[in-house]
Amino acid sequence: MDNEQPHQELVKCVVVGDTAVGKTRLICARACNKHVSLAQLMTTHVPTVWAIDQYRIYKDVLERSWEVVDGVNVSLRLWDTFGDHEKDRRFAYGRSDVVLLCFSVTNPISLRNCGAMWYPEIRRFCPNTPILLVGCKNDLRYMYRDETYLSYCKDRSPFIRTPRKSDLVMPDQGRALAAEFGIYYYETSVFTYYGINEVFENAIRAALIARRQQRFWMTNLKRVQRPFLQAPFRPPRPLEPDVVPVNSSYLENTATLLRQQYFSDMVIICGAKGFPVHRFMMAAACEAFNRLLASDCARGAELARSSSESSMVSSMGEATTGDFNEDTEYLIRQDQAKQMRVWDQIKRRSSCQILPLSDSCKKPPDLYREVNHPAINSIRVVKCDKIQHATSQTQTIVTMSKLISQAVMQEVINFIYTGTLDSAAFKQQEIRQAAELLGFHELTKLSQFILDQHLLFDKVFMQQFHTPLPQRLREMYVERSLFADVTFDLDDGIHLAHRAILMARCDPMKAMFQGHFRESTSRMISFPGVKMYAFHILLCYIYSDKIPVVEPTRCLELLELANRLCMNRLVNLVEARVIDQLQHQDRLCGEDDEVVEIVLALLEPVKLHNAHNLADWCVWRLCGAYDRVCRARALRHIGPASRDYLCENRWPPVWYVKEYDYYQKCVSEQLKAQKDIRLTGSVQASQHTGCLCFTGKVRRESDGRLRTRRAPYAVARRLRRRTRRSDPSRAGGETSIIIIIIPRGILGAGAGMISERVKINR
Ligand SMILES: Nc1nc2c(ncn2[C@@H]2O[C@H](COP(=O)(O)OP(=O)(O)OP(=O)(O)O)[C@@H](O)[C@H]2O)c(=O)[nH]1
Ligand SMILES: [Mg+2]
Repeated sequence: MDNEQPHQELVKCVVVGDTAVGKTRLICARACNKHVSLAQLMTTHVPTVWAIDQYRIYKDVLERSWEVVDGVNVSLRLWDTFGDHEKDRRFAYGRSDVVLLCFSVTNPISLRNCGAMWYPEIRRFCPNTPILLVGCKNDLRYMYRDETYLSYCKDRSPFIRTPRKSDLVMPDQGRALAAEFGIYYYETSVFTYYGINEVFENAIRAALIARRQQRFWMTNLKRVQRPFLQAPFRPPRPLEPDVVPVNSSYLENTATLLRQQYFSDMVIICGAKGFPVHRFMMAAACEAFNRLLASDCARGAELARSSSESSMVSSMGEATTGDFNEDTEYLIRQDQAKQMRVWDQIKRRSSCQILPLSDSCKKPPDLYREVNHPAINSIRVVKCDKIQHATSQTQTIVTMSKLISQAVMQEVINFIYTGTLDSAAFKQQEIRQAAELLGFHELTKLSQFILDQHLLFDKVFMQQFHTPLPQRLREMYVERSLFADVTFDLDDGIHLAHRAILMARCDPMKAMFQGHFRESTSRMISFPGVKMYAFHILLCYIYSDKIPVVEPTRCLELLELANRLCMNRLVNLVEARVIDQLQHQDRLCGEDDEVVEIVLALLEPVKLHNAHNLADWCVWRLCGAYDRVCRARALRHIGPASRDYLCENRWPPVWYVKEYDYYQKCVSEQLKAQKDIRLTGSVQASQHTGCLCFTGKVRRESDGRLRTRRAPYAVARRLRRRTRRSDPSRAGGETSIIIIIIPRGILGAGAGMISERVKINR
């Protein structure tokens, strides 16, 4: 007990309780004022065998023991003990000012021992010492199901036992025992640092109040308050589940498209070499190709193309039989813009039938045109008689001028399909020039950047320049259906698309178009069970790798389609979009009931459609609004297992809600009691006559009006008046002696003044 500072109250606080309840950690947390990480907490428990006087050894520990509580300078000396019941703790208990009786909230036996063994022991050695019952490790009330915590427990399996729900001691159980012994109750956690300072501060209060009761003359303890109520600890809300989409394979898919040349319909002739490519890709990338292919000549070729290719109607998932006659076929070929009307007519005759190539189809003449462009010489549309499987019968042949070399053309095509350039830096000048001539702005920027910055080739860096291209593909082909070569007949309309990109991006489509199925040559594919809304979003994903906003109420049809086509990334993107939308709605309307209704309706179906991230998010959202869930109409959509799960995992948990209500009740009772005391005090004060307080405080008179207490000199004046009135010289009566009783505590200038005046009057 050395190193005591002048004017400092030394408080000896002894910490007792079963072994491994967290006594040493609690003391260390206060003495070192440090948070403890989970990894540190999960180290093997080392039982305390003897206590070392840290205050003597370490100056900083001693300094940290100094504290000011309610205006009193205190040095708090913490005494750690061992949990062994048999050992003698007499020395620790000696001259203690306060005892912390600890138990662990994950060990009900430790709480039972508090009543059965520890309390009697404390009372035997320290009959009058205040005791605080402390529930340690209260973080485990929510951490016991935390993934990280559980994995730590698993790793240290035989040494650390994973706490179970049934092990948890709830706050009301702890408080009931504390109430039984008439002691204070607190909870702490060294992991969250909840209650650490609070418990020691209130232990000091309890010790100082006990000291004040014994040594009533100690005026410095006058302002010490009774230990405060502890606000309950609200467990943190579980983290909002995040959707991490499967990695994109967009550029890999387009690279495959170039490599495999699925349904390539264009050949670029450069010198002696021809590069098979796709019109829709080239037109989206380069302005020059776009203008050329959309020109009259090329559009004229469309007619030739449609009449020369086989026109068949097939279905995905449906058998197709029967023939169409020639007039129907003619209608299909002639006008793509009137597809709706055409299809209606076809349907009227026979739904989903095969339309074989008619013998009467005339082979169209080749179309040829010279082009007045520095990079392009000519364009020709030809019909190939012998074609490979999955290749377009009609080819558009574009001959480049001498300004574009073979190597450069190869680079341009590579960049369009793969988003990267292979070539060494010295070719950049030529590439930039070709890109400029072709109106390929992304490549112009990239090559200019490489030229300016002398950068080495970095794949990821180059791909950033490629990003506008997929978006353009979507704008040109999903919204406007240029150069489409296949039509999908959906439940509520038809949609055009390009076989090549469908094959590259979607494996079931690849199987359908590439294999020897009738769909590989059909122009019309029936796709039952799919609506335009879902198919449009599917195409957005296929062409641009992105999807637009998804209506949460319509996400199921989209998830179903994505699963049908084995597109995991699309499932993830839909999940992310739906969550975004619901979050947005929450922000707009402030977590309203409508979102709860939607989420409840989605919860079970999304699980069926493998949207597990979205299901997790729904659970998280519903657990955080459990009271609204109970009121929701859509509650009937979920099964009993999900209901139980939500109830079990609701946030904040039931025990916290109860604790909070209890705390609020105690606080309001305390406030009421304080108010009553103040009122009684003021009534008593107003009833007293004689000497008044020296303050100018307001008091309530019996008539209910507020009046300022009279200042001492006013009292003196009144007294003088009274004295005069009773003056025998004036009244001619007897001389009387006025005795003024001045209560202890108000001896001061005012009182002195009163006695002076009295003397004068006399
Ligand atoms: N999660 C969690 N674990 C804790 C907390 N406090 C202590 N622990 C863990 O509980 C175990 C026992 O802690 P100690 O402080 O050494 O226990 P003790 O009461 O001093 O034990 P004895 O010295 O044997 O009497 C250790 O592994 C700590 O990491 C807490 O607040 N939260
Ligand atoms: Mg210990």
